[in-house]
Amino acid sequence: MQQAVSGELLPLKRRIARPSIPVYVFHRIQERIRHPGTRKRLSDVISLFRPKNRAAAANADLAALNRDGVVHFPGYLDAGRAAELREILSQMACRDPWKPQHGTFLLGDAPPGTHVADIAEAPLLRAAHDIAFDEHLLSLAAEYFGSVPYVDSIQAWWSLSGNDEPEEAENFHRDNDAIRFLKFFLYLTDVGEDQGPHKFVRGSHVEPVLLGTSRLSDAEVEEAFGTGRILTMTGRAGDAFIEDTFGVHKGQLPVSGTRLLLQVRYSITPTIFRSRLTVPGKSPAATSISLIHEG
Ligand SMILES: O=C(O)CCC(=O)C(=O)O
Repeated sequence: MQQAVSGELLPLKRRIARPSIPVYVFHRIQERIRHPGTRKRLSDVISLFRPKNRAAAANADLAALNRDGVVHFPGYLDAGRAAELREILSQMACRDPWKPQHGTFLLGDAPPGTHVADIAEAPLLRAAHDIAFDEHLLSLAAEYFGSVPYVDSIQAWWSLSGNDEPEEAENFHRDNDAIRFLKFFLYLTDVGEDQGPHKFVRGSHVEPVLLGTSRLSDAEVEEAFGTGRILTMTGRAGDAFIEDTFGVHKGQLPVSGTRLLLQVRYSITPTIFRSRLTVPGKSPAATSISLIHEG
């Protein structure tokens, strides 16, 4: 029998780890480079100067990730473990990243109008580290980048229903977190059509269409790519996928219920969105550089 998911919190090293000035400067440069081909060429050059994961050969998911921009891992966690992790996260304080003036609250006390209840201490959870430093994910990221990935952040948040209009990432957009990066999404609640499924335009990560940095309307996206390419990630608690979110995506505004998501960002260089919280020590996997750890 597998061990129960632990609610152990790792000790805090730093509450506000800030990106360095070169990270900010490079961010401003790379976010102006919009063509996916140019972005890929620049990331290939960066990889020439970065450590390689020699063991990361022939990952079967790589071709699908390159082609579609997304790979699915149904049942990444079994239902029991997903429920245990959900229960642990349910006890943790949340805050609304778009309305910080609301302070911290438990999910059941979320102020009206909350769309996203972010769990700030998720990067301290050992169980979340076990997922973020999963060798399969690290080797896939290493192959996708052509060099060893940074584990840049671990986040978890609830998406709440009860709102009429989408807010921020509930509108289609492209992320500009780094010149090359991936996000791993793990559902910890069942997500049907009404619980705010993630949506992604298959193949849009390599397509030079709608390359601006602003939010996009559904109509614009449907007209540019066709409705047939818009994937709707419904799934069960424990299902996961990894995605190049330079591709066009959003978290659909939930109509009912709540969605709990754990997310890990892998990147070729540190991002300005890196984990603010750090724990003491070194990366638990030699095949990654962790920005969640500080030695
Ligand atoms: O909540 C979602 O499914 C989308 C989140 C998102 O846009 C992102 O993490 O970049």
